[in-house]
Amino acid sequence: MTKSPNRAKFLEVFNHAVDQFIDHSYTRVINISHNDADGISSLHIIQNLLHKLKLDYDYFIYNRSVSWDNYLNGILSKRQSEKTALIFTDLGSNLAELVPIIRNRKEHFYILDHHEVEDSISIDEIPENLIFVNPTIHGYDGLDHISGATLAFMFAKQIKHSIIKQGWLTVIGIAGDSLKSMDKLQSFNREVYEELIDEELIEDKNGLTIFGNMHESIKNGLKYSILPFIKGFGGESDQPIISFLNSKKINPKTKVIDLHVNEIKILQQKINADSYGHFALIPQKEGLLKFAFEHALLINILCFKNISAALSIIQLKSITRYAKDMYAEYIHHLVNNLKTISNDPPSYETEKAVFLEVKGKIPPSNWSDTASFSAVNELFSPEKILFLGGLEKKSGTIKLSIRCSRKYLENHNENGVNNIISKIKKELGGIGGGHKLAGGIRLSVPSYNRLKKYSTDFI
Ligand SMILES: [Mn+2]
Repeated sequence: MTKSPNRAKFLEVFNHAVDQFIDHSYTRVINISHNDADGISSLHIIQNLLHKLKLDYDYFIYNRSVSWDNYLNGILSKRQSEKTALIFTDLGSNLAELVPIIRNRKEHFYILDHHEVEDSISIDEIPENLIFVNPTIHGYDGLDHISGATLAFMFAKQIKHSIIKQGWLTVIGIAGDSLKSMDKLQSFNREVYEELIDEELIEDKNGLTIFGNMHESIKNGLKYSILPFIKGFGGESDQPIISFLNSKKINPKTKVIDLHVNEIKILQQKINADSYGHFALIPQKEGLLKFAFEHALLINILCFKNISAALSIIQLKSITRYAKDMYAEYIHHLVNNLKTISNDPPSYETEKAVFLEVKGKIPPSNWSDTASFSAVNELFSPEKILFLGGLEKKSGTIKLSIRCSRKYLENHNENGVNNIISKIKKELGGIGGGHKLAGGIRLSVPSYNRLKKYSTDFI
């Protein structure tokens, strides 16, 4: 991190946003949120707030498949009113696109985002009706320090303290974005996490962390772990896993959370990756939904398959058969994809980049997460940038998930994925955005071919 976080400055902007929202007594509020677990958690936090405030509200989910201009055209009405507020959660930092639209509107726009801001606009150009809260411009890390849901929770709680009861939603957002065990949380993520433990709204546990199937037996846990992906067990058949566990005198049916310390030590030797730490449980939920990481992953899966199921599952105590089947199918495919990637050579590789063209090998709905989990598990050289994707039929464009490892960031002066995406957009066009570690872009076929040929220029 080149600059250290400026807490006072950030809190000044944050508190100003809260004061503005309270002072204006809006008659109507529209929440627009991101189509992932962090976005859906943020949405529910804001909805709970608006419900408690007895405000007339509506919500929309944005998946970045169209430009902001096109998207907002369908939402904003001809009649403009300064009594209407829009709250963007877990998105809205594409300021170059958004500022010209917002400037010409009467509504007030609150952007509560933790994605890095594109550098093409200066903060001074922000119009009066835009209240822009983004901790990354004050030196915070959008992944480790603060998730979209953490920011939404802080905002909602400051306006109405009783929102704390819905605080467990925040942990789903944190787990979905950070892809880490909870002991690694920092700053606001950590502060909120500890507050929620103190309030007994979540339960913090420590033990073997093989995320993906923490709610099941150790046999399935090893087979379906995606964090870490366990080579030799991940996506393999039951028999070698059962034989291994029997040889170590561990009952394959033991639940992951019931393993003894000695059993965990034996397993860690075999796993040979970071697999011990803290994880969060949601006390009022059952089965898979009790486990924050798995719950977040389920929402991410449903966001692609069935957005209404994603929105409703977060309210449920136990999982539906439909969602359970969806999850099982997904995780089965994902471990197989990770197995494929850990065994197959890349489609195209340069000095600085790895291209994985996975059309036909991996379904498009799995691209983003396969890319993320390939990166966090370091299944390709951590010194290179990963471009994973292929042709998307319905749009006729190349859809790419772009990832780098934390090691890469440390060695390249924080010049991360979002910078690479900005450069690509400037030179080759396309729609996209992201964090330092992760992002995505849609490009025309000729642009993609140029990207491959001249990848070094963009990295
Ligand atoms: Mn997020």
